[in-house]
Amino acid sequence: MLATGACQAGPAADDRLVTADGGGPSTDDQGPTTGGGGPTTDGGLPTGGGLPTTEGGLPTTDGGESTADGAASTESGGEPLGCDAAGETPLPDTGQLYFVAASGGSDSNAGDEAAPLATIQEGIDRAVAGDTIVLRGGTYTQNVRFRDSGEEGQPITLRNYPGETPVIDNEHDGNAIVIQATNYQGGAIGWITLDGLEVKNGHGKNIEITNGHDIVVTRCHLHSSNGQGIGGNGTRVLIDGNVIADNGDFVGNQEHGIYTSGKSWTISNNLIYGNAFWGIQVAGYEDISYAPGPEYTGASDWFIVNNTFAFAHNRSGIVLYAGAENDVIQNNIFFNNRTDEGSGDSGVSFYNSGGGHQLINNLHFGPGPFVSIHPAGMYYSETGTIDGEDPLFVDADSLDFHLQADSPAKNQGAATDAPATDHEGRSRPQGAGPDVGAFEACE
Ligand SMILES: [Ca+2]
Repeated sequence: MLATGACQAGPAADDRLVTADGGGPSTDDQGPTTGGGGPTTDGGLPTGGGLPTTEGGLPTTDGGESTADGAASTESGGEPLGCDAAGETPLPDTGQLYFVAASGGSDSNAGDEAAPLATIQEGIDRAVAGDTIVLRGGTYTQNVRFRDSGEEGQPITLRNYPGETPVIDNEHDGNAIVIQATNYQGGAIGWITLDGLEVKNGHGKNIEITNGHDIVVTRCHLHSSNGQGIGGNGTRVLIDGNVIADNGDFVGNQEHGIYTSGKSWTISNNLIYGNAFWGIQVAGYEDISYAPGPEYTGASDWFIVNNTFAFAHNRSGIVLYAGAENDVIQNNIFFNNRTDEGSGDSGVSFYNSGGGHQLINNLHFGPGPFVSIHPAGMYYSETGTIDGEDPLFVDADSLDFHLQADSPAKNQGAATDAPATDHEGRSRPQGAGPDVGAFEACE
Protein backbone atom coordinates (compact mmCIF):
# COMPACT_ATOMS: atom_id res chain seq x y z
CA MET A 1 0.00 0.00 0.00
CA LEU A 2 1.33 3.36 -0.90
CA ALA A 3 0.74 5.82 1.84
CA THR A 4 -0.40 8.78 -0.14
CA GLY A 5 1.28 11.47 1.87
CA ALA A 6 -0.91 14.19 3.19
CA CYS A 7 0.84 16.83 1.19
CA GLN A 8 2.40 14.87 -1.57
CA ALA A 9 2.88 17.16 -4.48
CA GLY A 10 3.16 14.43 -7.03
CA PRO A 11 5.49 11.54 -7.63
CA ALA A 12 9.04 12.72 -7.33
CA ALA A 13 11.16 9.91 -8.68
CA ASP A 14 13.73 10.94 -11.19
CA ASP A 15 16.22 8.17 -11.15
CA ARG A 16 17.14 8.40 -14.76
CA LEU A 17 17.11 4.79 -15.79
CA VAL A 18 17.11 5.62 -19.44
CA THR A 19 16.03 2.91 -21.82
CA ALA A 20 16.34 2.91 -25.52
CA ASP A 21 13.53 4.44 -27.47
CA GLY A 22 12.66 1.26 -29.23
CA GLY A 23 9.32 1.06 -30.85
CA GLY A 24 7.98 4.36 -29.70
CA PRO A 25 5.69 6.01 -32.14
CA SER A 26 7.10 8.38 -34.62
CA THR A 27 5.59 11.75 -35.09
CA ASP A 28 4.36 10.88 -38.55
CA ASP A 29 0.67 11.58 -38.47
CA GLN A 30 0.38 13.45 -35.25
CA GLY A 31 -2.58 15.50 -36.24
CA PRO A 32 -3.13 18.77 -34.49
CA THR A 33 -0.11 20.59 -33.31
CA THR A 34 0.32 22.91 -30.42
CA GLY A 35 1.29 25.96 -32.31
CA GLY A 36 -1.39 26.60 -34.85
CA GLY A 37 -4.30 27.33 -32.63
CA GLY A 38 -5.40 23.72 -32.71
CA PRO A 39 -6.91 22.39 -29.55
CA THR A 40 -4.62 21.01 -26.90
CA THR A 41 -4.74 20.24 -23.13
CA ASP A 42 -2.88 18.92 -19.94
CA GLY A 43 -3.44 17.03 -16.56
CA GLY A 44 -2.29 15.57 -12.85
CA LEU A 45 -1.78 12.98 -9.45
CA PRO A 46 -2.91 10.07 -7.33
CA THR A 47 -6.16 9.36 -5.68
CA GLY A 48 -6.80 5.73 -5.13
CA GLY A 49 -9.63 3.45 -4.24
CA GLY A 50 -12.09 5.56 -6.06
CA LEU A 51 -10.73 4.89 -9.48
CA PRO A 52 -13.14 6.40 -11.90
CA THR A 53 -15.14 4.07 -13.99
CA THR A 54 -16.71 4.48 -17.34
CA GLU A 55 -20.32 3.63 -17.10
CA GLY A 56 -23.01 4.39 -19.53
CA GLY A 57 -20.75 6.62 -21.50
CA LEU A 58 -19.67 9.52 -19.36
CA PRO A 59 -16.89 8.55 -16.98
CA THR A 60 -17.75 9.37 -13.40
CA THR A 61 -15.44 10.01 -10.51
CA ASP A 62 -17.00 7.41 -8.32
CA GLY A 63 -19.35 4.54 -8.48
CA GLY A 64 -22.07 6.87 -9.49
CA GLU A 65 -23.34 7.57 -5.99
CA SER A 66 -24.04 11.17 -5.28
CA THR A 67 -22.23 13.08 -2.61
CA ALA A 68 -25.52 13.97 -1.07
CA ASP A 69 -26.13 10.29 -0.43
CA GLY A 70 -22.75 9.98 1.17
CA ALA A 71 -23.43 12.89 3.42
CA ALA A 72 -26.73 11.46 4.46
CA SER A 73 -25.20 8.11 5.29
CA THR A 74 -22.54 9.79 7.37
CA GLU A 75 -25.04 11.66 9.44
CA SER A 76 -27.72 9.07 9.81
CA GLY A 77 -25.74 5.87 9.67
CA GLY A 78 -23.56 6.62 12.67
CA GLU A 79 -20.71 4.89 10.91
CA PRO A 80 -17.89 7.40 10.45
CA LEU A 81 -16.41 7.27 6.99
CA GLY A 82 -12.94 8.02 8.30
CA CYS A 83 -10.54 10.42 6.72
CA ASP A 84 -7.78 8.30 5.33
CA ALA A 85 -6.39 8.93 1.92
CA ALA A 86 -7.07 6.01 -0.36
CA GLY A 87 -4.35 3.45 -0.73
CA GLU A 88 -2.82 2.46 -3.99
CA THR A 89 -5.17 0.94 -6.51
CA PRO A 90 -4.59 -2.83 -6.68
CA LEU A 91 -3.91 -4.48 -10.00
CA PRO A 92 -7.02 -5.81 -11.73
CA ASP A 93 -7.85 -9.49 -11.71
CA THR A 94 -9.45 -9.41 -15.12
CA GLY A 95 -7.89 -9.04 -18.53
CA GLN A 96 -4.30 -9.70 -19.51
CA LEU A 97 -1.57 -7.85 -17.64
CA TYR A 98 1.57 -6.80 -19.50
CA PHE A 99 4.46 -5.71 -17.32
CA VAL A 100 7.12 -3.28 -18.53
CA ALA A 101 10.39 -2.56 -16.72
CA ALA A 102 12.51 0.56 -17.08
CA SER A 103 15.61 -1.62 -17.17
CA GLY A 104 16.28 -5.30 -17.67
CA GLY A 105 13.21 -6.07 -19.78
CA SER A 106 13.03 -7.31 -23.36
CA ASP A 107 10.35 -6.95 -25.99
CA SER A 108 10.79 -10.62 -26.83
CA ASN A 109 9.81 -11.57 -23.27
CA ALA A 110 6.43 -12.95 -22.31
CA GLY A 111 5.62 -9.68 -20.60
CA ASP A 112 4.59 -11.22 -17.31
CA GLU A 113 5.86 -9.98 -13.98
CA ALA A 114 8.89 -12.29 -14.02
CA ALA A 115 9.85 -11.49 -17.62
CA PRO A 116 8.80 -7.92 -18.36
CA LEU A 117 8.87 -6.04 -21.63
CA ALA A 118 11.33 -3.24 -22.34
CA THR A 119 9.10 -0.72 -24.09
CA ILE A 120 5.73 0.66 -23.20
CA GLN A 121 4.81 0.57 -26.88
CA GLU A 122 5.24 -3.20 -27.05
CA GLY A 123 2.79 -3.56 -24.19
CA ILE A 124 0.28 -1.28 -25.87
CA ASP A 125 0.64 -3.07 -29.18
CA ARG A 126 -0.09 -6.41 -27.53
CA ALA A 127 -3.03 -5.19 -25.48
CA VAL A 128 -6.66 -5.58 -26.46
CA ALA A 129 -9.82 -4.35 -24.76
CA GLY A 130 -9.80 -5.09 -21.04
CA ASP A 131 -6.02 -5.46 -20.79
CA THR A 132 -3.65 -3.47 -18.57
CA ILE A 133 -0.07 -2.40 -19.21
CA VAL A 134 1.72 -2.13 -15.86
CA LEU A 135 4.86 0.01 -15.61
CA ARG A 136 7.44 -0.66 -12.94
CA GLY A 137 9.14 2.32 -11.32
CA GLY A 138 11.95 4.14 -13.10
CA THR A 139 12.38 6.46 -16.03
CA TYR A 140 11.24 5.63 -19.54
CA THR A 141 12.68 7.86 -22.23
CA GLN A 142 10.11 6.79 -24.79
CA ASN A 143 7.24 8.14 -26.82
CA VAL A 144 3.96 6.31 -26.39
CA ARG A 145 1.15 6.01 -28.93
CA PHE A 146 -2.29 4.47 -28.56
CA ARG A 147 -3.78 3.58 -31.95
CA ASP A 148 -6.54 1.13 -31.01
CA SER A 149 -9.59 1.47 -28.80
CA GLY A 150 -10.74 -0.54 -25.86
CA GLU A 151 -14.40 -1.36 -25.54
CA GLU A 152 -17.18 -0.06 -23.36
CA GLY A 153 -16.60 -1.36 -19.84
CA GLN A 154 -13.26 -2.82 -20.96
CA PRO A 155 -10.76 -0.02 -21.42
CA ILE A 156 -7.12 -0.47 -22.28
CA THR A 157 -5.29 0.79 -19.20
CA LEU A 158 -1.73 2.09 -18.83
CA ARG A 159 -0.83 2.45 -15.18
CA ASN A 160 1.82 2.23 -12.50
CA TYR A 161 2.77 -0.87 -10.56
CA PRO A 162 1.21 -0.35 -7.12
CA GLY A 163 3.53 1.69 -4.94
CA GLU A 164 5.97 2.50 -7.74
CA THR A 165 6.40 5.63 -9.84
CA PRO A 166 7.05 5.20 -13.53
CA VAL A 167 8.28 8.40 -15.16
CA ILE A 168 7.79 8.93 -18.87
CA ASP A 169 10.40 11.52 -19.72
CA ASN A 170 9.95 12.71 -23.26
CA GLU A 171 13.05 14.88 -23.19
CA HIS A 172 11.18 17.33 -25.44
CA ASP A 173 11.01 14.94 -28.38
CA GLY A 174 7.41 15.05 -29.61
CA ASN A 175 4.30 14.62 -27.50
CA ALA A 176 4.97 12.12 -24.72
CA ILE A 177 1.72 10.13 -24.83
CA VAL A 178 -0.44 10.29 -27.94
CA ILE A 179 -3.97 8.87 -28.02
CA GLN A 180 -4.89 8.94 -31.68
CA ALA A 181 -6.33 6.41 -34.10
CA THR A 182 -4.03 5.09 -36.79
CA ASN A 183 -5.73 7.22 -39.35
CA TYR A 184 -6.79 10.21 -37.33
CA GLN A 185 -8.60 11.95 -40.15
CA GLY A 186 -12.12 11.49 -38.95
CA GLY A 187 -11.21 8.45 -36.88
CA ALA A 188 -12.09 8.24 -33.19
CA ILE A 189 -10.35 6.33 -30.42
CA GLY A 190 -11.85 5.47 -27.06
CA TRP A 191 -11.92 3.61 -23.79
CA ILE A 192 -8.33 4.35 -22.86
CA THR A 193 -7.29 4.90 -19.21
CA LEU A 194 -4.05 6.42 -17.92
CA ASP A 195 -3.49 6.04 -14.19
CA GLY A 196 -0.66 6.75 -11.77
CA LEU A 197 1.97 7.97 -14.23
CA GLU A 198 4.42 10.82 -14.09
CA VAL A 199 4.83 12.34 -17.53
CA LYS A 200 7.22 15.19 -18.15
CA ASN A 201 9.14 17.17 -20.70
CA GLY A 202 6.70 16.63 -23.53
CA HIS A 203 7.52 18.69 -26.57
CA GLY A 204 4.17 20.32 -27.19
CA LYS A 205 2.08 18.24 -24.82
CA ASN A 206 2.56 15.61 -22.19
CA ILE A 207 -0.67 13.97 -23.33
CA GLU A 208 -2.23 14.51 -26.76
CA ILE A 209 -5.79 13.32 -27.28
CA THR A 210 -7.07 13.42 -30.85
CA ASN A 211 -10.76 12.58 -31.35
CA GLY A 212 -10.80 10.69 -28.05
CA HIS A 213 -13.92 9.43 -26.32
CA ASP A 214 -14.36 7.81 -22.92
CA ILE A 215 -10.79 8.70 -22.00
CA VAL A 216 -9.83 8.66 -18.31
CA VAL A 217 -6.71 10.28 -16.82
CA THR A 218 -6.30 9.79 -13.07
CA ARG A 219 -3.59 10.16 -10.44
CA CYS A 220 -1.03 11.36 -12.96
CA HIS A 221 1.57 14.08 -12.56
CA LEU A 222 1.92 15.96 -15.83
CA HIS A 223 4.57 18.62 -15.79
CA SER A 224 7.29 20.57 -17.52
CA SER A 225 6.16 20.25 -21.11
CA ASN A 226 7.03 23.04 -23.51
CA GLY A 227 3.35 23.55 -24.21
CA GLN A 228 0.48 21.91 -22.35
CA GLY A 229 -0.07 19.18 -19.86
CA ILE A 230 -3.02 17.83 -21.88
CA GLY A 231 -4.08 19.02 -25.31
CA GLY A 232 -6.44 17.97 -28.06
CA ASN A 233 -10.10 17.19 -28.45
CA GLY A 234 -12.58 14.56 -27.39
CA THR A 235 -15.82 13.77 -25.68
CA ARG A 236 -16.77 12.07 -22.42
CA VAL A 237 -13.33 12.63 -20.93
CA LEU A 238 -12.57 12.44 -17.21
CA ILE A 239 -9.49 14.17 -15.77
CA ASP A 240 -9.49 13.44 -12.03
CA GLY A 241 -7.04 13.60 -9.16
CA ASN A 242 -4.03 14.74 -11.16
CA VAL A 243 -1.29 17.30 -10.66
CA ILE A 244 -0.87 19.46 -13.75
CA ALA A 245 1.98 21.81 -13.10
CA ASP A 246 4.74 23.96 -14.52
CA ASN A 247 3.88 23.43 -18.16
CA GLY A 248 4.88 25.96 -20.80
CA ASP A 249 8.17 27.53 -21.66
CA PHE A 250 6.78 31.03 -22.28
CA VAL A 251 7.62 30.97 -25.98
CA GLY A 252 3.99 31.05 -27.13
CA ASN A 253 0.78 32.03 -25.40
CA GLN A 254 -0.99 28.66 -25.74
CA GLU A 255 0.87 27.02 -22.92
CA HIS A 256 -1.86 25.98 -20.54
CA GLY A 257 -2.37 23.20 -18.07
CA ILE A 258 -5.24 21.79 -20.13
CA TYR A 259 -6.16 23.06 -23.60
CA THR A 260 -8.92 21.01 -25.19
CA SER A 261 -12.17 21.02 -27.13
CA GLY A 262 -15.21 18.79 -27.23
CA LYS A 263 -18.32 18.04 -25.24
CA SER A 264 -18.87 16.50 -21.81
CA TRP A 265 -15.52 16.84 -20.08
CA THR A 266 -15.32 16.33 -16.33
CA ILE A 267 -12.26 17.89 -14.67
CA SER A 268 -12.23 17.23 -10.94
CA ASN A 269 -9.93 17.06 -7.93
CA ASN A 270 -6.85 18.30 -9.74
CA LEU A 271 -4.06 20.56 -8.55
CA ILE A 272 -3.31 22.89 -11.44
CA TYR A 273 -0.50 25.31 -10.70
CA GLY A 274 2.53 27.09 -12.07
CA ASN A 275 1.55 26.79 -15.73
CA ALA A 276 2.66 29.54 -18.08
CA PHE A 277 -0.76 30.79 -19.13
CA TRP A 278 -4.29 29.58 -18.25
CA GLY A 279 -4.83 26.62 -15.97
CA ILE A 280 -7.51 25.39 -18.37
CA GLN A 281 -8.53 26.74 -21.73
CA VAL A 282 -12.03 25.50 -22.47
CA ALA A 283 -11.61 25.90 -26.20
CA GLY A 284 -14.89 26.01 -28.06
CA TYR A 285 -13.52 25.45 -31.52
CA GLU A 286 -16.34 24.33 -33.79
CA ASP A 287 -14.27 24.07 -36.94
CA ILE A 288 -12.13 21.05 -36.19
CA SER A 289 -11.91 19.55 -39.64
CA TYR A 290 -10.73 16.13 -38.54
CA ALA A 291 -13.45 15.63 -35.90
CA PRO A 292 -15.62 12.54 -36.47
CA GLY A 293 -18.73 14.27 -35.12
CA PRO A 294 -20.00 17.44 -33.50
CA GLU A 295 -19.47 16.06 -29.98
CA TYR A 296 -15.72 16.26 -30.60
CA THR A 297 -15.91 19.99 -31.24
CA GLY A 298 -17.03 23.07 -29.37
CA ALA A 299 -16.80 22.97 -25.58
CA SER A 300 -20.16 22.47 -23.92
CA ASP A 301 -21.37 20.53 -20.92
CA TRP A 302 -18.07 20.64 -19.09
CA PHE A 303 -18.08 20.12 -15.34
CA ILE A 304 -15.02 21.66 -13.69
CA VAL A 305 -15.37 20.85 -10.02
CA ASN A 306 -13.26 20.83 -6.85
CA ASN A 307 -9.95 21.77 -8.40
CA THR A 308 -7.30 24.05 -6.94
CA PHE A 309 -5.80 26.57 -9.36
CA ALA A 310 -2.73 28.48 -8.25
CA PHE A 311 0.20 30.48 -9.47
CA ALA A 312 -0.61 30.55 -13.18
CA HIS A 313 2.02 32.92 -14.47
CA ASN A 314 0.35 35.09 -17.09
CA ARG A 315 -3.36 34.32 -17.07
CA SER A 316 -6.17 33.23 -14.76
CA GLY A 317 -7.40 29.82 -13.69
CA ILE A 318 -9.87 29.12 -16.50
CA VAL A 319 -10.81 30.74 -19.77
CA LEU A 320 -14.09 30.03 -21.53
CA TYR A 321 -12.97 30.55 -25.08
CA ALA A 322 -14.64 31.04 -28.41
CA GLY A 323 -17.88 29.07 -28.67
CA ALA A 324 -17.68 27.42 -25.24
CA GLU A 325 -21.13 27.31 -23.69
CA ASN A 326 -23.18 25.76 -20.92
CA ASP A 327 -20.25 24.79 -18.72
CA VAL A 328 -20.36 24.49 -14.93
CA ILE A 329 -17.47 25.71 -12.76
CA GLN A 330 -18.13 24.66 -9.18
CA ASN A 331 -16.28 24.37 -5.84
CA ASN A 332 -12.90 25.45 -7.19
CA ILE A 333 -10.23 27.55 -5.48
CA PHE A 334 -8.44 30.21 -7.53
CA PHE A 335 -5.35 31.34 -5.64
CA ASN A 336 -2.91 33.99 -6.76
CA ASN A 337 -3.00 33.36 -10.46
CA ARG A 338 -1.31 35.90 -12.79
CA THR A 339 1.81 35.95 -10.68
CA ASP A 340 3.80 37.53 -13.51
CA GLU A 341 1.12 39.78 -14.93
CA GLY A 342 -0.65 41.74 -12.27
CA SER A 343 -3.61 43.13 -14.19
CA GLY A 344 -6.74 41.41 -15.34
CA ASP A 345 -8.97 38.82 -13.77
CA SER A 346 -7.30 36.00 -11.90
CA GLY A 347 -10.22 33.62 -11.56
CA VAL A 348 -12.34 32.93 -14.63
CA SER A 349 -11.97 34.68 -17.98
CA PHE A 350 -14.44 34.94 -20.83
CA TYR A 351 -13.02 35.42 -24.29
CA ASN A 352 -15.55 35.56 -27.09
CA SER A 353 -17.39 32.92 -25.15
CA GLY A 354 -20.88 31.64 -25.71
CA GLY A 355 -23.35 31.80 -22.87
CA GLY A 356 -25.05 29.66 -20.29
CA HIS A 357 -22.07 29.11 -17.99
CA GLN A 358 -22.61 28.71 -14.26
CA LEU A 359 -20.11 29.74 -11.58
CA ILE A 360 -21.12 28.03 -8.35
CA ASN A 361 -19.49 28.30 -4.91
CA ASN A 362 -15.93 29.06 -5.98
CA LEU A 363 -13.31 30.78 -3.82
CA HIS A 364 -11.09 33.41 -5.38
CA PHE A 365 -8.11 35.12 -3.75
CA GLY A 366 -5.93 37.76 -5.46
CA PRO A 367 -4.43 39.46 -7.23
CA GLY A 368 -7.06 40.76 -9.72
CA PRO A 369 -10.84 40.52 -9.83
CA PHE A 370 -12.52 37.09 -9.95
CA VAL A 371 -14.06 37.90 -13.32
CA SER A 372 -13.51 41.09 -15.23
CA ILE A 373 -15.21 42.93 -18.06
CA HIS A 374 -18.11 40.54 -18.51
CA PRO A 375 -20.93 41.01 -16.02
CA ALA A 376 -23.00 38.13 -14.79
CA GLY A 377 -26.01 37.68 -17.01
CA MET A 378 -24.02 38.31 -20.14
CA TYR A 379 -22.34 34.95 -20.40
CA TYR A 380 -22.89 33.36 -17.04
CA SER A 381 -24.70 33.17 -13.77
CA GLU A 382 -22.84 33.36 -10.49
CA THR A 383 -23.73 32.21 -7.02
CA GLY A 384 -21.93 31.55 -3.76
CA THR A 385 -18.55 33.07 -4.65
CA ILE A 386 -16.20 33.65 -1.73
CA ASP A 387 -14.06 36.49 -3.03
CA GLY A 388 -10.98 37.98 -1.43
CA GLU A 389 -10.63 35.58 1.47
CA ASP A 390 -7.37 33.72 1.89
CA PRO A 391 -8.25 30.00 1.74
CA LEU A 392 -5.57 29.32 4.39
CA PHE A 393 -3.69 26.49 2.77
CA VAL A 394 -1.33 24.56 5.03
CA ASP A 395 1.68 25.94 3.12
CA ALA A 396 1.02 27.44 -0.29
CA ASP A 397 4.65 28.39 -0.82
CA SER A 398 5.57 24.73 -0.54
CA LEU A 399 2.61 23.78 -2.74
CA ASP A 400 0.73 22.14 0.11
CA PHE A 401 -2.85 23.04 -0.76
CA HIS A 402 -4.52 21.16 2.08
CA LEU A 403 -6.82 23.38 4.11
CA GLN A 404 -6.03 24.58 7.59
CA ALA A 405 -8.63 23.86 10.26
CA ASP A 406 -10.01 27.40 10.12
CA SER A 407 -10.05 27.74 6.35
CA PRO A 408 -13.03 29.66 4.95
CA ALA A 409 -13.23 27.05 2.18
CA LYS A 410 -14.41 24.36 4.56
CA ASN A 411 -17.95 23.12 4.06
CA GLN A 412 -18.73 25.88 1.56
CA GLY A 413 -18.91 23.77 -1.58
CA ALA A 414 -22.17 23.01 -3.34
CA ALA A 415 -23.17 19.41 -2.68
CA THR A 416 -24.90 18.82 -6.00
CA ASP A 417 -22.83 16.39 -8.04
CA ALA A 418 -19.69 17.06 -5.96
CA PRO A 419 -17.21 14.18 -6.35
CA ALA A 420 -17.52 11.57 -3.60
CA THR A 421 -13.75 11.51 -3.02
CA ASP A 422 -11.06 14.19 -2.98
CA HIS A 423 -7.64 14.52 -4.61
CA GLU A 424 -6.26 11.76 -2.44
CA GLY A 425 -9.27 9.48 -2.54
CA ARG A 426 -10.52 10.66 0.84
CA SER A 427 -14.28 10.54 1.33
CA ARG A 428 -16.05 13.78 0.55
CA PRO A 429 -17.79 15.37 2.31
CA GLN A 430 -16.28 15.49 5.77
CA GLY A 431 -18.25 17.49 8.31
CA ALA A 432 -21.17 19.66 7.29
CA GLY A 433 -20.57 19.61 3.56
CA PRO A 434 -18.03 19.44 0.76
CA ASP A 435 -15.12 21.84 0.96
CA VAL A 436 -14.06 24.10 -1.88
CA GLY A 437 -10.87 23.04 -3.66
CA ALA A 438 -9.20 19.71 -4.36
CA PHE A 439 -8.76 18.62 -0.75
CA GLU A 440 -11.45 17.77 1.78
CA ALA A 441 -10.35 18.64 5.33
CA CYS A 442 -10.75 15.89 7.90
CA GLU A 443 -13.44 16.47 10.46
CA1 LIG B 1 -16.21 19.47 4.61
